[in-house]
Amino acid sequence: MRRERSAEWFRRAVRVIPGGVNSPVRAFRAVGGEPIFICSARGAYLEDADGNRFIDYVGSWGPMILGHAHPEVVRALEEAVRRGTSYGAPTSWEVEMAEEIRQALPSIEKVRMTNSGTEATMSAIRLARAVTGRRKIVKFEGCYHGHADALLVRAGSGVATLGLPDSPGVLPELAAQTLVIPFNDEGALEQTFEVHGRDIAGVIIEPVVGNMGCVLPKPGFLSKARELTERHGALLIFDEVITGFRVGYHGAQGLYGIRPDLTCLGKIIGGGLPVGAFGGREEVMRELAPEGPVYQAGTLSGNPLAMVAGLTTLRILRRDRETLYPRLEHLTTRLAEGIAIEAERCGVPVRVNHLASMLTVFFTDREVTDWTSAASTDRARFRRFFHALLERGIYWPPSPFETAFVSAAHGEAEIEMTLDAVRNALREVA
Ligand code: KE4
Repeated sequence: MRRERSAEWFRRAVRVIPGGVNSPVRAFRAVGGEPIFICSARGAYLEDADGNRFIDYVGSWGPMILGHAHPEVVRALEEAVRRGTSYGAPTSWEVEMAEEIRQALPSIEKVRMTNSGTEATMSAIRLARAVTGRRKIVKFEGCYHGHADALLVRAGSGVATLGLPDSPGVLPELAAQTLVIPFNDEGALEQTFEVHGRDIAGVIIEPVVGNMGCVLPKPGFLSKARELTERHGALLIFDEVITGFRVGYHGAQGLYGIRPDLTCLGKIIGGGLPVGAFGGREEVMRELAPEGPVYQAGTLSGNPLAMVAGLTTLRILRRDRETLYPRLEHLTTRLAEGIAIEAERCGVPVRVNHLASMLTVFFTDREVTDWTSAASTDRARFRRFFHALLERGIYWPPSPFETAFVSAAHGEAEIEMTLDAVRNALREVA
């Protein structure tokens, strides 16, 4: 595979951008080697600076559920950009976006747009502390909610991949207000409430985890979180930045029948443009400025281009949801089960966790249900697997603690080509 142009761009990049990237996980530090520079993308495919084509399973880390450069999204953006790019004033598209989100996720009675998932979760935490008058936040080890100080405490995703359980710069006294417990551990959650219940403002959770790799909630775990937060007067915050409109049209909250107090969104709702959102019960959201005293703001929040790209995406998902989500589930299951069968044939122990169009290949012979089990998987073997796939034209997430995504632009052909590459890659790492 030719890589000269990517190598040249990376040499220039590291001179002017920390690590040569604008987000750590893109740097290939978890898998070794140098990142490839992407020039264009269409449907299920990426093209890099050296003209190599890849079937894409990163999907920009979640937003591209329809595939890249969807014609309806492109056309909507072409029209929107001719009307200007940002006004710093309310627009009709923000109202339509809020209405679109509300009808898909009825727990969200009012919603505020932001420019990233980090802003959404950071603001949701501030709001939870304000409305409860309490200080502590509970999160789960291996879950990642963006890089706000209060949440960059033993996070998953990039931080976990980089082996930085706590980032320098996060004040110990602030980190101390964040309680970190194992995912899927009802006992730990009960005990935490027994000890700290009166001081817990909120519990923030990825209802289906994407950031330690794909890890599903055990039966009853989410309803236990709902019950305990209800009983102790804490807010339940669903971080659906990944799962929102991904695991189903009504998100993880629809799938599991849980009504959180606040929900954080991002990725898909922006159709690939910078976006985040948080929303929930009206009596909580009305505490936000300018209606209430809790300050939160953003120059480009609700930006017209992000709204148009997001609205077009959500309207397609709404229009096609009866067929689109079952098809995504079918293709992803075909891929996940195919990988497991190939691994069995090669005698390589793997566990493939998957739900809807999310999947992660863990190199282990044990179930992966929390950070401890995820962290104990064979990272060296994952590294070799990643590069063996890349050499065969498959762009898999460059980290053992991320989730691969199937898009609506993937078809049977892409899945079969991927399984061919997987078969050879597994033989290489056996
Ligand atoms: P952003 O600030 O990156 O838009 O969103 C933060 C965030 C919040 N919550 C969840 C559940 C998330 O997954 C994320 C961001 N996800 C990572 C990788 N899974 C984005 C990739 C990156 O950091 O470059």
